Amino acid sequence: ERPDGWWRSAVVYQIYPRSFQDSDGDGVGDIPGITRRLDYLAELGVDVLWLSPVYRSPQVDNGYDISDYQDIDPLFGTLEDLDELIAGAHERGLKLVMDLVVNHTSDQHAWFVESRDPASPKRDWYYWRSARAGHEPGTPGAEPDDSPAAFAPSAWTFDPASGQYYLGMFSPAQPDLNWETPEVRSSVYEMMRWWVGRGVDGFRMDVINLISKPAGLTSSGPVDPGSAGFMQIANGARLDEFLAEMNREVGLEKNNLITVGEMPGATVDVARRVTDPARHELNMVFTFEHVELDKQEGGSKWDLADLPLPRLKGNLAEWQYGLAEAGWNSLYFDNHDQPRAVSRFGDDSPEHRVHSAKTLATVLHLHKGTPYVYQGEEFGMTNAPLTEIGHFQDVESLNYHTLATAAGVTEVEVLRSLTRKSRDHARTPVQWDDSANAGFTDGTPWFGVNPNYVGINAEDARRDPASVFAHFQKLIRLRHELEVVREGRFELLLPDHDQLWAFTRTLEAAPAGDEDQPRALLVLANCSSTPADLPADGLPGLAGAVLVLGTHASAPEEPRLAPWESRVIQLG
Ligand code: TEU
Repeated sequence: ERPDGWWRSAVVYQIYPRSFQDSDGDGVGDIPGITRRLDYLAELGVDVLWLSPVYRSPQVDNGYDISDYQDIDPLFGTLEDLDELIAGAHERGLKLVMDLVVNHTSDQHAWFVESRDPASPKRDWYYWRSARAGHEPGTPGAEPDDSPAAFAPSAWTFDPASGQYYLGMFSPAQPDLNWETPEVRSSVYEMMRWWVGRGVDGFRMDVINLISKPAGLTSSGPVDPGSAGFMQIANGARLDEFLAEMNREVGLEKNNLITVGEMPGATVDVARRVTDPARHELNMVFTFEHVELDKQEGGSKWDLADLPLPRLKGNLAEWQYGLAEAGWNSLYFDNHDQPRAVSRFGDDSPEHRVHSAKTLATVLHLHKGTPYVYQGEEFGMTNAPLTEIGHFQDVESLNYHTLATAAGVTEVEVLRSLTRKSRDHARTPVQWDDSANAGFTDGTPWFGVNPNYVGINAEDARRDPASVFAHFQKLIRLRHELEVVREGRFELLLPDHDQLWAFTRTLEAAPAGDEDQPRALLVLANCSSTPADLPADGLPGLAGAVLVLGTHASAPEEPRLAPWESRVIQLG
């Protein structure tokens, strides 16, 4: 059952199936492996499981290139395996969300194969365009191409058979669907209804703000040069229309499904519009702004830059304020596309790893919105020792290495960027215990297990009351129990402090019928590896305040916070 607004008190756990748990010894995680771990997930206390794609796929982008939306890739199992997982999740009160990847299909999808024939009625299911003055459609006269794809030199691929190019914003293996074509939309909605019928509880929608593209891509004419760049092609004029239509046609709201739209390049304004309940589009969106701050202005993710704390906490606060009156935030530091949070935003040294993982989680989970836990984040998994190009497998990382070295960037510089930001860091197998391959597989793992699994694994964490796992359990419980965590108004304090992350959550009144619930919380976090002193002013009075959850045994008013110490304090 899914009561109205249930997702506002939910915590979502993201599973990247190929790296979660292998059950058949082929070295790749699979669906029966997930089913085996349901009790662990129920013990953690999360409410929803989001599966990264398990559909049939050539696996060019690890499943984000789908060749059959209504079948399971044999790598991961069968539809029956998935039915068992859904049933097993529901038995434990867990919900299951599928990853909806409908901005593009695989180039092996039957729709695209048919679309290659210019005479096919499916020709306009994709973006086919003729060359412009002998150049690719998006680049009038410019050479080389200035229409980069995310994982390939160009977003346009020439098809000799038909003499035209097709658009693939990510890679040639991922041709973009043309959502201007009504049959594309109705076919997607039919597929979504089929999944709702199989008992799924919602969808995470991959790059969903790309489905409506600027005008230059909807006419038969050439692409408008201004829209050639990767992210200028998002947030087109019909986005809201398509999302509202999807909501109606699939019954997203009618069935109280949870929906989260992944929206690279979306601003607070776009999010406020798309998540405004009055518009019946989506429940929430994933923003990319905070995970694109640690790069040089105007550069790519590979152009590294340090990230002063005021910029990070200021961005999350901007999204809190922007969606305070209408709409809803999602909260994440980690996912399958980002390096591990404790290595990126915390300090993964042996001395500080546990405290910084707990404190980052405390800060994130005490913001207003739905928190997302990425597999392994709940016990502080770190980046892996990926230091030479042979260590990397991700299409995005390998493409960057190829393009950057060809453009003259030194191997050392390219590897420094990859070592810091590659998506591969999030794809090392989950470290379950200290047995061979960390209990992930009894075969040869598709990707190397991080050697630090002996000391960092779920089994040890489950047994240790002082572990990161135990802290996540407490944070999740706070969200389930306290209205002020779910609905309290957010206010950032000490915005310019470069060590302390401090904010309050406040209810106008205690929740009806539960008067002894806290009405106001203060979160204090030292997000640095050196001690931090509370300023004399700028914080509410702490005398007599109660420590609700802390990483250390300090009293709320203790003026000094240890490195990576955080406190959740009840003010009233
Ligand atoms: O990611 C969208 C996206 O923009 C990311 O590719 C991001 O820009 C990049 O990974 C940052 O390093 C979604 C999926 O989450 C991702 O795994 C897919 O590769 C991509 O879409 C294409 O489906």
